[in-house]
Amino acid sequence: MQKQALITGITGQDGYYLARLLLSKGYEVFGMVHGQSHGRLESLRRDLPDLRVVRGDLLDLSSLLRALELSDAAEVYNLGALSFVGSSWATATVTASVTGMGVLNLLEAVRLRCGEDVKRIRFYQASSSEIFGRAREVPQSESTPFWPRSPYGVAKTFGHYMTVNYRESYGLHASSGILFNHESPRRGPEFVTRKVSQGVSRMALGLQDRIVLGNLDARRDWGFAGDYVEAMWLMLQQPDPDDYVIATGRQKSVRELLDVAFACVGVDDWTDLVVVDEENVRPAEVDSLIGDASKAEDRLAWRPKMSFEELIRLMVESDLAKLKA
Ligand code: F7E
Repeated sequence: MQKQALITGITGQDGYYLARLLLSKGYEVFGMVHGQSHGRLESLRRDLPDLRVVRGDLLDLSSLLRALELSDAAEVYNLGALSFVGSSWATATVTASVTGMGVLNLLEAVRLRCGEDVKRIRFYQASSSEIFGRAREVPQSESTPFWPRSPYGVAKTFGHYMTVNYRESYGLHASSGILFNHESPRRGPEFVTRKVSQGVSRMALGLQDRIVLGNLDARRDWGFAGDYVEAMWLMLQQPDPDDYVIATGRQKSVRELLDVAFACVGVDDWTDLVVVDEENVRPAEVDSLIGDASKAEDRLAWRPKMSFEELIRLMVESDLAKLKA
C-alpha cells in the first residue's frame, strides 16, 4: 500500500532532497507551504512534478491539523524553520516562534490526530548541531550537553526537548536528528559554503572581484544534504524512536573551504580576493563543531558518502554552469 508523507519546509534544500528520496521509494509526498505564494514553489513543482502541495503554517495549529488530515500522512518530517543563524539576532522573536514554537504546534497536531493510536504517525524533528554551541565536549554526540549561542540555537534546543518530551509523555514515535552542517548546490546563498561557491564562480567569470566574509577561523563539520536526508528516513523506519547525531566526523575551517573552492578554478592564493567585514561577524560565535555519528552508524547503518572536497567541487561546478547558462 502506498504510504503518505508530509514535509514542512519543502521549499528548502533538505525539503527537495527528502521529497525526491521519498518519491523514489514510492511514497505520495505532500509538501507544506505557507502564505499565498512562494517564489521557490514554481521551480520545485518543475523539478518534482509528482509532489503534492498543501497549505499550512507552523504558527497555526488548525492549519496543521488540516494538512495532516488532507495528506493522511503516516510520516511527518518537520524541516520548516527560519534557519539562517546570522539573522536570528535581528529576528529573535519570530525565530523563537517558527523554529521553536512551530515544533510544539506540529507535535500537538500529530498527538491530536493520532488520538488513542499514538503510533499512527511517525514524526521527525530537524534538530541542529547549533544546540551544542560552545561545545563542552569534542566530538559532540547525543550525550553532549547543550550550550546554544544564538536565538536560532535556543529555538532549536526548545524544539529538540519538546520532541523528546512528547515521546516520553505521550509515547509518540518522535525522533530528532541532530544534523551538523549539510550543503548542496541548492543551499541558499546566505550560508557560507554557497556564498563562497557562488563568489568563486562569479570571480572566475569576471563578474565579481572579491568575496566579503566574516569569521574565517570558524570550523564546521560539513556534509552533503543528499546523504543526510537518507538518515532522516532511516530514523522513521526504526521500531523505536530516538535521537541521532548525523555528521561526517571531519572538520574544516572557512579558510580551508576557501582553499578548496578557489582551487576548483585554478587559484592557489586567495588572500587578496577575500575581505573580512565585521558586519558578517556574529555577536556570539560557534567556533568549532565536529560530530560523532557512531550511534547512527551502528543502529541505522548510515554513513556519509560524499567527501568535503567532492561537495565543494559539485557546488562550484553547479554555480559555474548556472552562470554560464
Ligand atoms: O556559517 C562563518 C559563520 O551560516 C558557518 C545552518 O544550516 O548549519 C547552518 O548554520 C560558519 C559560521 O552556517 C561568513 O560565522 C564566516 O561560523 O554557513 P553558516 P551555520 O551558522 O553553521 C546549522 C547546523 C544549522 O542548523 C543552520 O540552520 O561560517 N562565516 N563568514 C560566515 N557565514 C555566513 N553565513 N556568511 C559569511 O559571510
